[in-house]
Amino acid sequence: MVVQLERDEILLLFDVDGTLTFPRTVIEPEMEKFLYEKIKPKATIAIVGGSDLEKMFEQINGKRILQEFDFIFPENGLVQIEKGKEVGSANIKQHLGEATLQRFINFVLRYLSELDLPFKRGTFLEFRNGMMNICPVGRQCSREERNLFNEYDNEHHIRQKMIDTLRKEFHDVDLTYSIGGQISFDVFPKGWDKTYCLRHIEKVGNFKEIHFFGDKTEPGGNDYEIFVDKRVIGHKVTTPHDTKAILKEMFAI
Ligand code: M1P
Repeated sequence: MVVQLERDEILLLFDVDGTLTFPRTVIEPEMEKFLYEKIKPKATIAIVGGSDLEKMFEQINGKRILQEFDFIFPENGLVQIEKGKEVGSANIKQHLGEATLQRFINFVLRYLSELDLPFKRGTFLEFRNGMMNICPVGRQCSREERNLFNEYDNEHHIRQKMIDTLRKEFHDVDLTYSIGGQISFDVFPKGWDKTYCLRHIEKVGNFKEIHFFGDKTEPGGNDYEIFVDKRVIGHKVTTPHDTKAILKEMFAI
C-alpha cells in the first residue's frame, strides 16, 4: 500500500549492516542518494545499529549522517542522537556494577584464552557505553580473516557455544546475548536490544507508523525483538537492494 502520511507522521528506522550496506562495507553512493533525495523529503528517517557511532561513521559515509538522519541510535539506541546532537545514553557500568562486570570479563578472557582457533588477532572484548562486544577471533583481524572466521564459525558454532556457556554461568545476571554481525556477539542487559530506541522515539515523536527494516530478524539475531514488536511494522530484507525495492513500492517511486 502506498504511504499517505505526512513526513512527521511516519518514521523509517533502518538497521545498518545488511540493510543499508552490505555487511561491514560502506554504503553504495546510489543508495545514499536515493535515501536522502527521494525518501527523506517524504518520511522521518533514523538508523538503529548494534555498532557504536564510530563504526556507523565508517559505514555510512562519515559524519554527514549527523545532518542527514533525524535520529541516530548507535548501540541499539543506548546512545540517542537527535538532529546531530547526543541527547542521552545508558550505561552498562552503572547497571551491572563493577563486581559483576569483572566477574563476567574475567570469565570471558579465561574462556577465550583456552579457545583454539585457526588464527587469533587482537581486541577480544570491546567495552562500549551500553554493551560489550565479544570477538573470539579479535576485532583487529583483516577483512579476509573476518570472512574466513565467519565461514569457520558457520561450521563450528564458536560464538553460539560461547553464548550457551555464558548463559549457564551467568544465569543469575541480567544479561542477554545477540549475534548481529560476522565475527562477534553483543552482550547487554535484558531489554537493551533495539527496542530500546523506541523508548526515546515515544518520548519525542508522535508517529502514526514506525517501519523497521532489518536483516537479522530471526530469534537470536539482533533485529528480532524490534522486528516482532507490536509498535513497529517490520520489513525483513536480505540486502540494501531489497530495502530500496520495498521503499520504492511504499512511496510509489
Ligand atoms: O551488524 C551489527 C554488528 O556489527 C559488528 O559485528 P561484527 O564485527 O561481528 O561483524 C559489531 O559492531 C556488532 O556489535 C554489531 O552488532
